[in-house]
Amino acid sequence: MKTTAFLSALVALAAVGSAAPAPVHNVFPVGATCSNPLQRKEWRQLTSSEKTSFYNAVKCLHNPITKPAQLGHIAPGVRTRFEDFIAEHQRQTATVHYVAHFFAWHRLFLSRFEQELRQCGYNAALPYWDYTIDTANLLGSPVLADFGGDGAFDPNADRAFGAMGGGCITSGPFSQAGGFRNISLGENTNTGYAPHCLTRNVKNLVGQVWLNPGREAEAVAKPTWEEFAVTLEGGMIWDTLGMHSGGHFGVSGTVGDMYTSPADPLFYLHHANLDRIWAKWQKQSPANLFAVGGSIKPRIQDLNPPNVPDIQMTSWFPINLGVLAGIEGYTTVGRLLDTKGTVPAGHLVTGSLCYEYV
Ligand SMILES: [Cu+2]
Repeated sequence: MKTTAFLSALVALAAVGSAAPAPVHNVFPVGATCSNPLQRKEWRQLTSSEKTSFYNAVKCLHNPITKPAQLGHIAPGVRTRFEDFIAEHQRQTATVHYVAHFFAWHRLFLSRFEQELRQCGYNAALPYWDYTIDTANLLGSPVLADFGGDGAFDPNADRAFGAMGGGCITSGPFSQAGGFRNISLGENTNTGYAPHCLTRNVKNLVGQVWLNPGREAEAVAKPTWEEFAVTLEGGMIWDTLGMHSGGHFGVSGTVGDMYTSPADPLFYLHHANLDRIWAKWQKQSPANLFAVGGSIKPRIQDLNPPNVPDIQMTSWFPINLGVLAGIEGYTTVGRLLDTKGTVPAGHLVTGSLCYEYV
């Protein structure tokens, strides 16, 4: 019943929205087709002017004058639009991780962020970080270097897995010296005002074990959607980290905070890479493209999620970004399966995405 009501709402919205001009970007109106998908490239494939434009767009989003926060009623600590995204991720952390809809939710989240970047003068697509190229020495990654490298040495930070940083990043576009404002929103579950810098504590050993090309190949070779999804997302303990948790833990610091990891712009490049690997798995067959299933109840209870029923995710399962992204933040798993906008049979509306990985 709930799904039906949700669908009628979508259809009603579609009728209302049909007179609006067709937006380009990565999103297109119900009934349209995706004819010119944004090309998401590896960071190293961007031109230097595209890189500069990316930095400037992130800074534009993280500016209380040009892009003031809109989610202050939900998270009193936010001051900028960039922080709205952190707050929405923080708000939903307990119910969108270690669940079947983990990949769909983050796909939508990234797509909205990509659109916001493009409203701040960035004309390319969201880039990704293919760290399998850098796995021998994550600390030496040119992508990491462009984003400011490791954090400064902090004598109190943990030294596990080869970590040598832990403090604020001190160079690059997202350091204070580079003109990046402090993050106003608190860390972890703190939704209040608690300004802090971006920190990193890169753990080379995690990169070597969990971010190597074999890990990607292993995930892509999984025959079923659920095996693929659990392998790539991974868990919270060393033996099951997977590439998702391995990326967060391998860089650590701000991006290692389960709740507020989107505070580090590297979050978006890491998740775009995971999204690319999902799309690669999906491309192997039409069945893979529209594969769904797995429980919506978190398989790890460490985040104290509310009591979610143990039911299977279908393509009708609703995905939302709360008040972060308006109508386009309310969709279904089925509309997020194909990055180029086709939907499973039976869906009455088209997909909501228009991009591809190159
Ligand atoms: Cu997340």
